[in-house]
Amino acid sequence: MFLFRKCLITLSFCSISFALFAQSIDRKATPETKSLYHSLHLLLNKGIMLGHQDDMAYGLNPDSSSWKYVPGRSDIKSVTGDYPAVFGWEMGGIETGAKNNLDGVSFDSIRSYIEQIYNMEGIITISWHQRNPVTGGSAWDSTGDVVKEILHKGHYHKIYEEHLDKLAAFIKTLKGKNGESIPLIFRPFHEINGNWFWWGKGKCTDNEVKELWHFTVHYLRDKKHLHNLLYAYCTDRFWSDSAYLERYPGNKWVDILGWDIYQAYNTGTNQQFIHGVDTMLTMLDNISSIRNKIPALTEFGYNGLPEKNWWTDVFLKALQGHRISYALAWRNAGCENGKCQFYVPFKGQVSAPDFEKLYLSGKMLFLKNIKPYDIYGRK
Ligand code: BMA
Repeated sequence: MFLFRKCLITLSFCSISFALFAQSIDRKATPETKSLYHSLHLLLNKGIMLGHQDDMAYGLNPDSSSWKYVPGRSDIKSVTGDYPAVFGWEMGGIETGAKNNLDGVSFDSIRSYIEQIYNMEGIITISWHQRNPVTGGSAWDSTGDVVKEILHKGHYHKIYEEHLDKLAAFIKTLKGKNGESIPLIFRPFHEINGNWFWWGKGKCTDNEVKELWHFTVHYLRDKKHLHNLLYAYCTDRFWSDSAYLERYPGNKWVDILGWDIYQAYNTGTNQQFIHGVDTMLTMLDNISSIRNKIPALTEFGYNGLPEKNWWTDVFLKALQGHRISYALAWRNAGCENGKCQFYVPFKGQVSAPDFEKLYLSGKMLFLKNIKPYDIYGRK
């Protein structure tokens, strides 16, 4: 009652109190994971953290050729002098026992980057473009009624379990200096309402994908005893609360509520992008705060960043006035045959000065900004 009255009086007291009482879905979460969870809640009041996929592994040179595996290098750092606050890594390929992930980054290097990031107080999130367990094809191959087959406890269910075993075995190797498991934000079955992955819409029913989610969390948490994971639910664009929640597995199964959006297709112009992000964030603010979950923009980007003031004129405008935990830019894959894929500027890129302006504005949080918060409670 006291808390309720206080909540009416001051919003920030309320969110801080909620943060202190909030618990992740894993009651046996390790102390560092609990601490990360509380830090994410508390940091919501400090600003939006900038994230980047594969930040330390590769990027682009000023002439648009690529660099790879250069210790200490990062495109974000080359422009701002600082690392992002959140680092994304991709697990696709772990399920086959491959040495490298589907984007050619070795799991050994991913392990050492993750350890380095944890030691620097950065935040780590993993995605998984898991191969189709029925056909062995890519995550984009949806032939074979995959989710139904997995749920049927037959041959393909076993294969799916083997995939999870391999993922779990890798996660178990991620350790801090005292042997503790490194906390990760795990974002399985991402873009769950899109129709391009085998777990997507039109490839299985809402109930099937929810059941698959429940099974997956149960297996990793309760059978493989992984207690260092926070779970992020993630859709593609959505235009109503009910569309966002259509495939939502439930409050007991999710810690972070996110979505992915690119400046492309029906959010292709600056105005459409600003309007889309603003509209979806308004809905997400509401959906997550009534559930006391952490909202996030789990992937975003404007491929090739052709506009010089995009960061401050479009991106910041779109986020303005909203509370989200982090926004993760997708990977700087590079250029091949004149076609490029990159989502943050590198030295010499046309939007680099504007990105530096964003950095200097203090309107987003980078690694140096979050370091003082003792994210994992180790001090
Ligand atoms: C996609 C693209 C692909 C990549 C995949 C997994 O969005 O970046 O090039 O293979 O993500 O990281």
